[in-house]
Amino acid sequence: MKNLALLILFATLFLGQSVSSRVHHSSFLPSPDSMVNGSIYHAKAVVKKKLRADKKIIIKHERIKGLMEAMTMAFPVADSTIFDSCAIGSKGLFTFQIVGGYPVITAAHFDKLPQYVCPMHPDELSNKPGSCSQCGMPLEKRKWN
Ligand SMILES: [Cu+2]
Ligand SMILES: [Zn+2]
Repeated sequence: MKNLALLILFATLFLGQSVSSRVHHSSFLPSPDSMVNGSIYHAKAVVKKKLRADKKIIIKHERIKGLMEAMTMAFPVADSTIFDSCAIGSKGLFTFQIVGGYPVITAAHFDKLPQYVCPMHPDELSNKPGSCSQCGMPLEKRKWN
């Protein structure tokens, strides 16, 4: 009985080993064309939510030709300037670049200027009335001259 238990233990260890080596080998397969590092894609999208701590932006994007279908999803943003320029509710043309096998927003061009801003946080821009995600104050309507 003890031998059987040992046998099962070794069989489990052996199987676990072979499964993990298979997973390891699969990482040497070439990545699909659509995920080649440095590849650039463009698509129209609307800014839905900003995840400041993660430096990610949730956008509702149209089909990204050659990459993915239309959907709402979070993308990391290349730098804080782009992050700040993305106002909630703004529609624009987004540029994605594959970095480390994953699409990252590297540029965004918007159809119109954001209309709302937090009186305390100039980086909190929005195209919709609402409250600041950093301090909760109501956003003020602005006219840019
Ligand atoms: Cu997507
Ligand atoms: Zn604020």
